[in-house]
Amino acid sequence: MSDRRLTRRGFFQGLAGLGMLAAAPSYAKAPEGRPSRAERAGGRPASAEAAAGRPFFISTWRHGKPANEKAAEVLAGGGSLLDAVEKGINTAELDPEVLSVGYGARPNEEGVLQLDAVIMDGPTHRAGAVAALEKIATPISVARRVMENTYHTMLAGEDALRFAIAEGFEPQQLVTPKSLELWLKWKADPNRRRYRRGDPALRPIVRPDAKQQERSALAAAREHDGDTITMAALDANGNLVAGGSTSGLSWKLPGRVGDVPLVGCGVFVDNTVGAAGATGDGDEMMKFCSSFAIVERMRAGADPQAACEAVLGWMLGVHPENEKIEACVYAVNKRGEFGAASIRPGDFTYAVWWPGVSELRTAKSVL
Ligand code: SD4
Repeated sequence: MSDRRLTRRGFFQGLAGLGMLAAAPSYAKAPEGRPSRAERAGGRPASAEAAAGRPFFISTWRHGKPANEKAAEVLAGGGSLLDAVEKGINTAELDPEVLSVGYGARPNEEGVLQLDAVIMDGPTHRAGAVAALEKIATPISVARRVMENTYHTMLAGEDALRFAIAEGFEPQQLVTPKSLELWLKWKADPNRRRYRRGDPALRPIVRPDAKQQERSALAAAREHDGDTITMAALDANGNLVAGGSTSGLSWKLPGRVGDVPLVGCGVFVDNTVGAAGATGDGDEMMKFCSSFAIVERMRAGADPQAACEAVLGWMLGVHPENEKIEACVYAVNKRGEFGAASIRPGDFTYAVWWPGVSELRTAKSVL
C-alpha cells in the first residue's frame, strides 16, 4: 500500500471523528479506533471561519477577487443580490485575460467557444442556466433571463443562442487573437490532450504527482488562474444567491457540457441552510452533485469546512484515482461561516469579501 493510500485512510479516519461518514455511502467506511484528525488537532474539528460582516462573497480563483469587489459595489449601490452576483461574474466573463470564462477563453476542440453558466436564487429557490452557448460574452446574464423570463431552468446550444438574441444580447466573435493562438498551438502539438477514451492524455486536469509541490508554489504566484468562476453571496438578511460561468475544459469535445450549469453541481443554494460552489474536473464532479451534496451535509449539521471535506472524501472513497484530479469546493452557511477544500494540496485559490476584507486564500486539501 502506498503512502498516498495511507494518507487517504487518515483522511477518512478524520471524517469518522467528525461524524461525517454516518451520512456517507457504505463504501466510504473508515477504519475504527484511531484518533481522528480533529482529535489530533485538539478536539476542534470544525475549521470553518466566520465572516465578520455582511454582505459576504466567496468566489473561485484569483479572478474571484475583482468579481467579489464588483458584486459588493453593486449591492452597496442599491442593486439586488442577484444583480451583485451577475455583475460580479460579468467581470470575469468580459476580461479577455481570464482564459476559462466568457470572452477570450480557450475554445473547444474545433476552435469554437461554447460557454456554460448558472444562477440560483435562494429566496425563490429558482435557477436559470445555459449550456454550450456560443457567441454571447455574458452567459450568466442569459442564464438569469432564463430564470426570470421563462418557465424553464436550462437552455442549450443553438436555441439558447436564439433565446439570447431574442432577449437583446449581441452575438459576437468570442475567440480573441490570444485564444486563437493558444488553440493553434494545441492543435499543432502531436501529444495534445484529447478527451476520447484510449488517449494517453485523457484525464483533463490531472497533473503528474511529481509536479504537485512545484504546483503548490506556483499556484500562489500565478498571474491568473484560467479557471471557472463560481460565486456565492450572503446578504445582511441571511439571503443567499450563487452563480457560475465557464468555458469548461479547454479543447473539450464540441457539445460537452460540464458541471457548472447543472443545478446542484456547479452551485447550489438552499436559503434555509447555505450555499456551495465547485470548480475543477466537472466530468468527475458532476457525478457527485458536489454542491448539492455539501449543502445537504450542512443541513445535517456539518459546518461548511467539514461538509466540503466530507464530499471530497466521498469522491475519493468511490474513485480512489480522484486523488489525481483537480476538485475544489467551497461553502457558506446562513450564519456566514465558510470553508473551502481541494483534493490535492495547493490546488485551490479562492477569494472572500466582507466589509473591510477582500483577499485570496488557499483552500485546505484533503490529501
Ligand atoms: C468544467 N468545472 O466545465 C468546469 C471546469 C473548471 O476550473 O471548473 N475549471 O468541468
